[in-house]
Amino acid sequence: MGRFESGSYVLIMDNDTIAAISTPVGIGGIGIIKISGKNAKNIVSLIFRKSKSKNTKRFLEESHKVYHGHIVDPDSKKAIDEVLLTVMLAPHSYTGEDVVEINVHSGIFLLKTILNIVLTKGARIAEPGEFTKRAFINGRIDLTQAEAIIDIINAKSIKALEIANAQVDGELRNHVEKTLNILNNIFVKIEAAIDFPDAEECVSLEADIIIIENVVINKLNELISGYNEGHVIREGIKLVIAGRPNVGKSSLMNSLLQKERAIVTSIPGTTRDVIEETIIISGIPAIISDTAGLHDTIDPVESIGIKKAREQINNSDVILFVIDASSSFNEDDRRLFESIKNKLLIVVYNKIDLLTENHSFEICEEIKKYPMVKVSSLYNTGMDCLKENIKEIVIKDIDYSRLDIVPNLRQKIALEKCLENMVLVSKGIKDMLPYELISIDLAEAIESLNQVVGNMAKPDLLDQIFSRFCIGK
Ligand SMILES: Nc1nc2c(ncn2[C@@H]2O[C@H](COP(=O)(O)OP(=O)(O)OP(=O)(O)O)[C@@H](O)[C@H]2O)c(=O)[nH]1
Ligand SMILES: [Mg+2]
Repeated sequence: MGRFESGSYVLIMDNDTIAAISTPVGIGGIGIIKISGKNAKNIVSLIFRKSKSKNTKRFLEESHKVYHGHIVDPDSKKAIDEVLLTVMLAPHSYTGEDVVEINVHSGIFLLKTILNIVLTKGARIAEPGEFTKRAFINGRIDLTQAEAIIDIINAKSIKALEIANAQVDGELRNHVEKTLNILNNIFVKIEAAIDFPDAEECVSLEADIIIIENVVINKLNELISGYNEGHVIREGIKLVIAGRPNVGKSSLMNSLLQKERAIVTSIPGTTRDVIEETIIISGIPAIISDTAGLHDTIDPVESIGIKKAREQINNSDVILFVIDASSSFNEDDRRLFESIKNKLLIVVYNKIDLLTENHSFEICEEIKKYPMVKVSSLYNTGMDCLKENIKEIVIKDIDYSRLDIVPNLRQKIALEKCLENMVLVSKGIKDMLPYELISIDLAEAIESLNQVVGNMAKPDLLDQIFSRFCIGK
């Protein structure tokens, strides 16, 4: 273990050499075993037999080199697999430590055998995320970048991938650091006024209040609102298909997915459980849930399905409220509509293929205020129009140009905390509260912003105070 002291905080750094299989364990062309730490080079020197080549002198001493050879069993000295070894030396590696990657043929038994040999030679198995954690502790990346790496792995659409990549490049960090700079400068002034009351009259926060309100608070609001849009892109829009039994919800699900995913029958109450699938609409993932038909029932199984449907409705971004154009708008439709009318809603007028020319359909006036799409799930008509409507009400307001700075939930909560404190700071300055009180809120705001990027250490404020103020007189 090593200790890295930074301000009043101590980061505990583990000196073990760690190893893990970095690719999915299964049968495939290539599998990778990654080793990171001081002992990485030594471990591979014990188990790797390099193919003959003229240039053997600087083996394992040069960074960013690939070597061809075999992994050998340390006891029997027999070759286990033909491999490629990639060497990336500290500090120019993912973790900032010496990293060696062994590209082996991918088979579960083979990968595990080679990993075991690596472990017997002095590495320990890495914990989940430990390579990235080391990259953070070694200052290679900040927390926004570390979290973005997880987002890249989980990305479900090209847009989500773009956001995550921008975050890895440090876009959010840049914005947060600019704001931190401003807050630290104000903090320095206030601390100076507290510590050196004689100089208090030199401290004016008039200009700062304008910056706090027009720059800091605006930026924080912008970042926080960006979360909602980013959240939709990252995690997908949650679309729930709801309606009374037999109106064609499952048929609509199948038609949108273009596959027979949900069971369709003419018997009301066919769907009991929630069925979820993902489709991409305008580059954004949409998670669609087909649910049980909502109505009064004493059937215990159906009742459970209806309870689950209600839960889905509560957690939805948009509800596709399906009504059957070939039958009248009845009490079940009306009751369901009443319970969902405050949510984002698209009325899907299904089975239009059954309509005769002179058919008129009575629905309550209130429904006409909502977007309505006429479809036939049986004949797959109207689906493009429905997707356009979904796009219109959920996706159209997304400002793609802003998506380089989208925080995740943890970051959003920290930004909200910062905003809350900055509103108090601004009020405190206007109300001419004692500097000691303003300073408490400002310190909390700074701490929250530091949490966003993962800065544990507060800047050495005293140094800053002396360097910027002529206090020695
Ligand atoms: N003519 C016509 N029939 C349809 C259409 N959509 C669904 N149906 C029929 O309506 C019946 C019910 O369809 P489902 O998709 O199972 O209806 P549901 O709303 O999922 O029903 P529950 O799961 O029981 O609540 C089936 O016989 C379908 O073939 C349509 O657009 N036109
Ligand atoms: Mg169904």
